[in-house]
Amino acid sequence: MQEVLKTLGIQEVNFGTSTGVEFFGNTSQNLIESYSPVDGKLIGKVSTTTKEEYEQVMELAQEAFKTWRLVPAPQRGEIVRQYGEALRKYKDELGRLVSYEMGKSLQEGWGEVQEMIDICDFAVGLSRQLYGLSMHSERPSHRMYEQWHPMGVVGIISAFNFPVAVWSWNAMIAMVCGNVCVWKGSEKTPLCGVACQNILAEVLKANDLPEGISAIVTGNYEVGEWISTDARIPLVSATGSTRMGKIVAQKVAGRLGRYLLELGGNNAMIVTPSADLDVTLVGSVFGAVGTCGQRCTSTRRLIIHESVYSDFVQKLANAYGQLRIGDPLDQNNHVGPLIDKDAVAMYNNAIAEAKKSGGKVLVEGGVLEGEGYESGCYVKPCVIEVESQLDIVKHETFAPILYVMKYSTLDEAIALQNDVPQGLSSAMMTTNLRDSEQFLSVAGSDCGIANVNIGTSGAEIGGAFGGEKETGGGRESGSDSWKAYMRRQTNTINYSTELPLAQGIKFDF
Ligand code: UN1
Repeated sequence: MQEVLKTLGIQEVNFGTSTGVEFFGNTSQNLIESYSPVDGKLIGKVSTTTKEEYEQVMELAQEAFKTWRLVPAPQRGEIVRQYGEALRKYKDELGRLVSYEMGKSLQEGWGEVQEMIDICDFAVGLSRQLYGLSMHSERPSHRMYEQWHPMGVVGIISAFNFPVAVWSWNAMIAMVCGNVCVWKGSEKTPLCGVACQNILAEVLKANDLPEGISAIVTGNYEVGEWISTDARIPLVSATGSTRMGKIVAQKVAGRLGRYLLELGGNNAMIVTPSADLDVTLVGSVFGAVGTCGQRCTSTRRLIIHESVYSDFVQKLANAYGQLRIGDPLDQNNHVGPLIDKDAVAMYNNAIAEAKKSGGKVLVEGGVLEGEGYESGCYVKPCVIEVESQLDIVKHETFAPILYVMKYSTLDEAIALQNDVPQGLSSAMMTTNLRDSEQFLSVAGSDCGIANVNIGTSGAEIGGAFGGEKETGGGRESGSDSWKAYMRRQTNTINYSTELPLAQGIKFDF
């Protein structure tokens, strides 16, 4: 890991405030220590951003915006293209750092960097396609059209579970749109942020671009609060818990700023009688235990038709029995650790709560101890059968706990699927056209993502990513999500020698 850290420019102590070209500020006495959940060892320290440094960052960001907005969008795309190239160069090391600092499998660490590369490619193309519509004016010799302008400084708040990709979905799109970014990553994965920034700094420097096009600030919720209440930040994009999102939304709304939220999920897979059970098995097990159940798209509930219930639950238990839990950097393992001991406590509490409310454990969970598990963060993925959706089932626990339940009619299955406060991702496994069409219809899934014969997690970057209800309603990444990062301006130009008023109003004098 030492070599990896060196290549990514990570020091023993890293200054946590950077504006893209230089790290600056060292007045903070507070250091965030980053411990790996993999082996419990200290990886490095990052200084937290003081209020004074935050002010400096904001000043530089505002200055940088004045230059960056004038760079033609396709040229901004060229910078993002170069960042994508740099990520290709550092993919191995950055993926390893993600895996070591966050605890996800190496395959998923690399996958996350691949998502970054993909979003760069997407953003490059987008930089030539920031299209506005043109309209026919109701007045003669008038032209009417709309254009999209950048907004200014975009605040990005991201979570530990996707410590690099989620930032890039926001930052790369925001940047081709002409915005500058201030990023507060999770204090649980601060070194991933430093590494992304180091790579970006190389690209910005090589292109002689001003400081502050993209900056990182570090710290706890207080730094998030500075961003949320800062009227100089027209858009705050926040990814994380519903609890956090509600606080951010209220603060940003209090100043009538814009927010884009991507919050908790409680994602279900409906297994219909016609489902291909082999496909279903892979989709559901990866969905539930991948990333140790710490994706917002993780599969938390299986709603299984009674005709295939016992057969499928048996297959599931067998598959769980074969899971290898351990060092995520060892590619023989399927499941790595939870992020920290607080997450382990929440996992334990949820299992205890489910048992107390009548849940029947089908695959026993538990915290692992002994050699290789010294960090105390390794847990066994567990499966709990429930007869109805208990309170705990409606709550998102960021851990590998899968609740399974039976259904008899499709209407009942869809109602169960929708009967949670969250609305991010959903899936139906079926080979029956009627079932899948009903699931995707207006009376079907109420989620932002609805898949057929694909699990709930692992969305491609090309689609708009996000969900409804307590998931927050925002959309990031692909499709036309870019519109959230720009302000629309309607322009009407009169090239006649008269001044006809709209709606036929006469005003003569
Ligand atoms: C998240 O967990 O916040 O769809 C994002 C997926 C990933 C992104 C998850 N592409 O699982």
